[in-house]
Amino acid sequence: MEKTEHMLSKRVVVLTGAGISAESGVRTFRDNDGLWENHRIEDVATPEAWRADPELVWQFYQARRKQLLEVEPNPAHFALAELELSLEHFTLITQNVDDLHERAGSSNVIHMHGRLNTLRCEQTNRNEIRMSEDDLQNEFLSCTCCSEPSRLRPDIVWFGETPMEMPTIYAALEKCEVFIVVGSSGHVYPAAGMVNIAKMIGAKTILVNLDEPLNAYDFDEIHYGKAGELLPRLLQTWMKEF
Ligand code: BV8
Repeated sequence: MEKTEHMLSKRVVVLTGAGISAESGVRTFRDNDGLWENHRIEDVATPEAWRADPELVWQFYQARRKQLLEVEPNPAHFALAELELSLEHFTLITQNVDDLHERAGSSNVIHMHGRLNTLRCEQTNRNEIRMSEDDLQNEFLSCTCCSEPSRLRPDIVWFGETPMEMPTIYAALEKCEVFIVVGSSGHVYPAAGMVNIAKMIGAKTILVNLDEPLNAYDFDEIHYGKAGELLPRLLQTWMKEF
C-alpha cells in the first residue's frame, strides 16, 4: 500500500493486545478467565509444559493455528493500517500471534510474542511458514532446514522466554511522541511496562480498551469501548492532531 503524499510528522508507536482481535472472533486470554480446555494459559504456554507434555502444548497451538483460517481482520486492524499510511514514523508492535494486522495491510509488524503461522526448528531456531493443510494435523512436524530433520516447535514466546525484537522496541519507544495501546489488559511484562517508558520520555499515552486494564493510571487519555467501533472514529481525530 502506498503512503499518502501529505505525511504527518508525529512519531507514533502502537502496541496491540488480544482485545484488537476479539471482534474478529479470536478468543482473548483473560476475558474467558484465561483458560483453554481447563488449562491455565500460563501453564500451557511455557517451555516447561512443552518439555513435560509436548502433545498437549502442540494441540493447544494447532487449534489456534487452524482458527487463523476462519477469522478476518476487523475495522480496528484496518484503521491502524490506514494510520500507518499517513505517518512518516509509525511502529506497530503486537503481543498477538495472529496475522490479522498483516492481512489488514499493516507492514513491518513487530510480533514481540511470536507468530502462529510460522514454526521454529528446535535445532537451528530458524522459522518457516507452515500453514498448509498437512501442517495443521495432530502429528508433530519436522523442519526443512536440517539434513536430519528436527521437530518443529511453535514460533511463540512462552512465559519465561525473552520477547522478540526488544532492542528495536526500546529504540522506537525512546523516540516516540505518541504511544497508543489497543486491547491489552496490562498483565504481561515487559509489554505492560512500555507505557511507563513512553511516559518517562514525555510521550502522550493513549489507551483504547473495552475495560480498565491493570496499568490504566499510566495513560493520559483513555477511550473505553470496542476497538472495532472506536478506532475508525479516533483515526479521523488523530489524522488532524498528528
Ligand atoms: C520475560 C504467547 C524477561 C503465548 C504470551 C511477576 C510479575 C511481573 C512479571 C512476571 C512475573 N512473573 C513472571 C513475569 C514475567 C512474565 C509475565 O509478565 N507474567 C505475567 C502473567 C505476570 N513475562 C514473561 O515471561 C515474558 N518474558 O519477561 O522475559 C525479559 C524481560 C524484558 C526484556 C527481556 C527479557 C514473556 C511473556 C510472553 C508470554 N507469551 N503470548 C500465546 O499467545 O500462546 S503472552 C499472552 O498474554 C498473549 O501474547 C497476550 O497478548 C498477552 C497479554 O494479554 P493481552 O493481550 O493483554 O490480552 P488479555 O486477554 O489479557 O486482555 C485483553 C484486553 O482486551 C482486556 O483488557 C479486554 O478488556 C480488552 N478487550 C476485549 N475485547 C475488546 C477489548 N478491547 C477493545 N476492543 C475489544 N473488542
